[in-house]
Amino acid sequence: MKVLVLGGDGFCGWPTSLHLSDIGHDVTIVDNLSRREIDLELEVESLTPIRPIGERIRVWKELTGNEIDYVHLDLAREYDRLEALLRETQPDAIVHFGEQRAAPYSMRNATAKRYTVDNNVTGTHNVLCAIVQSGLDIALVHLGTMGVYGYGWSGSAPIPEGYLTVKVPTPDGDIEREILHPANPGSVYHLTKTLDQLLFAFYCANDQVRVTDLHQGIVWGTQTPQTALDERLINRFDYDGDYGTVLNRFLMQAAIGHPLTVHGTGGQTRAFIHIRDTVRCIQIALENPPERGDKPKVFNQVTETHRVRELAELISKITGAEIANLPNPRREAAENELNVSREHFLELGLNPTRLSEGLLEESRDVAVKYRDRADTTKIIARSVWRQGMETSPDLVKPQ
Ligand code: NAD
Ligand code: USQ
Repeated sequence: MKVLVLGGDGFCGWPTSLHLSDIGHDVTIVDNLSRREIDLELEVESLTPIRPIGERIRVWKELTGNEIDYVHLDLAREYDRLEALLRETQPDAIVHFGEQRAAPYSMRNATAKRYTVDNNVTGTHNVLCAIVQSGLDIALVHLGTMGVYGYGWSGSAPIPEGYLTVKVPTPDGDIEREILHPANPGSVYHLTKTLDQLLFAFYCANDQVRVTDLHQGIVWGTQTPQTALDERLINRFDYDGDYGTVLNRFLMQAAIGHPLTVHGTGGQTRAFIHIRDTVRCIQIALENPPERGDKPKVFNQVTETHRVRELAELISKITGAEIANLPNPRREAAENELNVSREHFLELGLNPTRLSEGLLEESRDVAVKYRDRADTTKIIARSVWRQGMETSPDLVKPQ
């Protein structure tokens, strides 16, 4: 299969590109390297020493003989080049990771909010529009987020895979309708993913574009069998207050002896998936596309759920790290239940990596191995959801 991986230099996109190439697909990465530019803006680097994209691709060819092409292109700003690329490469499928993905970054200031909306919504719309204009039947797999459903709206009711059946009162009695699950975004970033959903619904109905939207939970872990082949292929590991996600942050904090930074009570329940399972899920989604004329196919891409404080306690037990309860810089429910339906991927053969299996390996092979590269001034989350919620570094005290 000829596959374009949009955002293929990123944390999920790079290991997915290698996995797809490894199983015989013809992969072209499209990326404008904006994530590397944001590292420069934030004056922070991946904990792992990631190599430039050209070197990554050369090493992959050297080791496996497989070629991956790379095109530097901004999805949101270079529409004509994007459409021409589709006509030229004629892909069977596109995997779309190419968005600004950090909720705290998206809440930093007006510039970051506007960039996140412009980049993500225009980029996704450009991809859909280019598929239609190309006249090709290209299946699109998009990375959405569990956060489109929000946390707590439906209490402990199971979160379905995308759609909810509701009763609509009419003068002739109730009728049943299937609707997109109500959107309840918790940040400007999550808001863009809810807007993406409407773009997909429209283009599927109007133009019969085939779309799979993967509502992914928080990805943890770093390496896949392919990225672990050679240190020059290593995947990125974000630990800073904007881009680092909670479990990887806790692992890194434990490795350098920093208290684990629990926001509030840590009663937030979130969904998780290991990066090794992300790449398998993308493969499964590519192998099981919807038919033309179908509504967007939605999979919840998660393997387990945990409360933040339980994760902190688990890591503290393994490593002896102290736990610090910080004022929460976000606006989010202090405690929530999360009951997620995830039948699709299990039915299609996913055999998930459990937290209990991968944690020690991740701590030893990544967090401890590269801990000397950490900049401790970048750990505390400083982006706040509303002015006046600023977190003081003095508050990072053990419990
Ligand atoms: P990332 O920031 O590491 O990678 C995104 C890549 O897209 C980067 O390489 C960036 O340079 C590129 N990009 C961004 N805007 C672009 C544009 N306009 N044109 C071309 N390239 C562009 O993020 P990630 O963690 O790999 O996430 C990938 C996708 O998966 C995102 O859409 C994110 O919302 C989703 N997701 C991620 C997680 C997670 O925990 N990392 C969880 C759920 C969903
Ligand atoms: N949290 C802490 N301490 C920290 C960091 C985070 O307590 O040091 C808490 C946050 O307050 C939040 C939870 O942990 O309640 C998760 O935060 P996160 O930064 O790990 O994840 P989030 O902001 O939700 O975003 C990440 C990815 C995003 C993806 C999303 C999936 O960055 O791209 O869409 O996970 S989900 O959360 O399922 O929507």
